[in-house]
Amino acid sequence: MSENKTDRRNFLKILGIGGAAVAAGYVMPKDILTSKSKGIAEAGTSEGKQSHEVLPGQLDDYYGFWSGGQSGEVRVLGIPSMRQIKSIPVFNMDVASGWGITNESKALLKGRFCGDTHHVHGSYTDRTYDGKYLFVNDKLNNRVARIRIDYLETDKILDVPNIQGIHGLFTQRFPKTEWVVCNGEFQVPVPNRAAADQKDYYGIHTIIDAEKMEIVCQVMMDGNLDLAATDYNGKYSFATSYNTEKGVTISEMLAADYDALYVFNWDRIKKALNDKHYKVIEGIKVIDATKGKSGIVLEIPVAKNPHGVNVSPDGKYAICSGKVSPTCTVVEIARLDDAFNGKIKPKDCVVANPFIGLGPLHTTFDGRGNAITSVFIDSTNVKWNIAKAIEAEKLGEEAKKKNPHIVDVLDVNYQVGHIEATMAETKEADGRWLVSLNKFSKDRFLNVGPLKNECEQLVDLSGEKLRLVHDSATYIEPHDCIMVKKSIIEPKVKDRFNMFENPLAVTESGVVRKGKKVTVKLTANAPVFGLQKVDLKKGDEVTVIVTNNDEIADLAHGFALSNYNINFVVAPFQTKSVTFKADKPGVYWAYCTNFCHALHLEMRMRFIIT
Ligand code: RUQ
Ligand code: CUA
Ligand code: CA
Repeated sequence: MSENKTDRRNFLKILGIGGAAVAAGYVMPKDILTSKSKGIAEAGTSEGKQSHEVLPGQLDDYYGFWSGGQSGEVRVLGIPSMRQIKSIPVFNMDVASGWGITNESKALLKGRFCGDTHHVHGSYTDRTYDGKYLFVNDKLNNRVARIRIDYLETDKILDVPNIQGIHGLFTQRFPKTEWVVCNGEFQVPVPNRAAADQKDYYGIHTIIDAEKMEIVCQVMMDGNLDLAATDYNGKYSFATSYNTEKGVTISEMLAADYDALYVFNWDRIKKALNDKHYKVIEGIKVIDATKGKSGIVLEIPVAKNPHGVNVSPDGKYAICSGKVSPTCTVVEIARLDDAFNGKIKPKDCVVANPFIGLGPLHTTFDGRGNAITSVFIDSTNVKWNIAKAIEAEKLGEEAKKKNPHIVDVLDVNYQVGHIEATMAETKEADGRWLVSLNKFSKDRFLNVGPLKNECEQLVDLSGEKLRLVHDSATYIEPHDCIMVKKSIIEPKVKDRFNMFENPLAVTESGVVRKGKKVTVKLTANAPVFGLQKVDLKKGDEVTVIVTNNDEIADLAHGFALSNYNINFVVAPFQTKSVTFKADKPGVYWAYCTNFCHALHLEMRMRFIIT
C-alpha cells in the first residue's frame, strides 16, 4: 500500500495536475474519499450479499467478453467465477488452434500477426444484445474484426484506410446494429502518402456496415478521436478528443484548457452521403467536418484531455470521464437536437461536472441511477448518483463542494483502467457485478518476476456499498469488457459447425493431382484419418483439407505434420486447410494432436515424399 502511495505521487508529477486540482478549490480526494474514511463513504451502509462462488458442475450467470490488448485476442470469461473459458484468436497467431497457419485464417490476417484489441462490443436489437456478433478494434494495424457468436470464432477482418490508432469502437443500439463506429486516435495526413505539416493531420470517425463489413463513410475532423459510444435511439455517435490542439508532442497535446466531446449526427451524415458532399479518398467516401463548419458534428467543450465516454442505460446522459480533470462531464442527450439546430450553445448540453477523484477514466452504470467511475491515480472505483450531481450543479459551487453525489469509494489494487458492470451498456443494466480492470497487480499474486500480470477485481454491486470479492490474474492486457447474461448468449452458441457452410468440406477422402499441385482431402473420424498414406514428389505444392466428420459435441481432432511446421485443430463438422511445399524428401508422420479417443495416439498417417 505504501508503495502505491509513492506511485500516486509519481503519476501526479507526470500529469502535472496535483497543483491544478488544489488550485481549483478541491480537497485532495484521497484524503477524504476512501472507503475507510468517515463521512462521505458512510452514506453507503449496506453491502451486497451475493455469493460469487460457482461450485463444481455449476455454470456462471454471465458471459464476459474481454479484449486482450496487445495479445491481439478476445477472451471469454464466466462471471462471477472469473474463470477464463476460451481465447478467441483474432489479430494474433495461435499455434494451438492453427490461427495464422490455416489457409482460411491466413486469408483474413494477410500476413500480420500483431494486433491491439481494446473494445469489444456486441450487436444489439432494441437497445440490448441480440447474441449475433461481437466487434473489436485493432489499434495497431487499423482493422476491425467481427466474431460470430454462434461459433465464437473470428469471421471477418476489415482493413480501415485513412486512419491510425483505431481506438474507440461502438455498435449501434437501436433499432438494431446496422452501423459500427470506430475512432482514429492518432491524427495523420489523409491520404497518408507523404510527410505533411502537422496542421494537415486529421482524426477520422469511421462508420462500418455491420452485416457487409464494408466502410459506409468516414468523417474527417481536426481533433483526434479517442473513445467511442452510441446513443440509445440510433441518432448519434460520440467521440472524446484529447488532442484538439493537433499536437504531436505531449506538451502540445496538453496545451489547451479545454478539449472536446464530439457528437456525430447520423441523419446529417446520411444526408451528406445522399447529397454527395464527400470526397473519395483511398476508395472511401470521406466527409469533411474540419474547422467545425459542416453542421454534422457538435463540439461540446470538456475539461482538458478527457478519456472515456459512456451513455447511461436510460439513454439520457453521455458521461465523459475527465482523466486530467478530476471531474466527469454529464451531457444531457435530449438537448443535443437544440444544440444542432443552434437554439442553444453546445456547452449548454452539459448539466453537471461532478468531482470524482484524480484520474477518472471510464464510467459504468448499475441501472438504478448510479454511475461508477474508474479513477486511475487514486486507484479507486467511485460510485456516484447522477441525479444528485445534476441537482448539486443547479445549487452552485458551495453545494457541489460537499460532494453529495458520492455514494461510495472502493480502493482497488491497483491503478484501474476500465470498469464495467453486468449488462451496463444495455437498457437491461442489472447492477449485479462490477469488474475493475486494474493495470498493475504488484503484490496481489505470487511474484512471477518483473513482468507481472494485470489484476482484475470482481466487485459485488448489488448493495449500496461496493464490496470487493475476488482478485483474478490476467495476462497482457485487457482494456475493456462486456458482461452479457447467459440467457442471451447460451441459446445461440452451437456445438458443431454447419459442415457445408464451408464449400471445401470433405466427406470422402482422396488425393487429386494436377501437375505439381496436389490436393489431399481427409476426413477425421475418431480414431482414424480417411487415408493411411499419401505419396508425394519433392517440389509438389500440397493442399491438405481436413474435415472433422465426428458430430459428437466437444470431440475435436488435430492435424499436425512432422517437421513441416503445420498444426491446427478441427472442431465437430469443421473444415480447415493448409498449403505447403513438399521440399523435404522422406517419411513424415501426420498425427492427431487433440486427445480424441482411447486410440488417439494411433490416429496417424504417413506422407511419403520421394
Ligand atoms: S481505453 S483503459 Cu481506457 Cu482502450 Cu484502455
Ligand atoms: Cu483425433 Cu486425437
Ligand atoms: Ca488536449
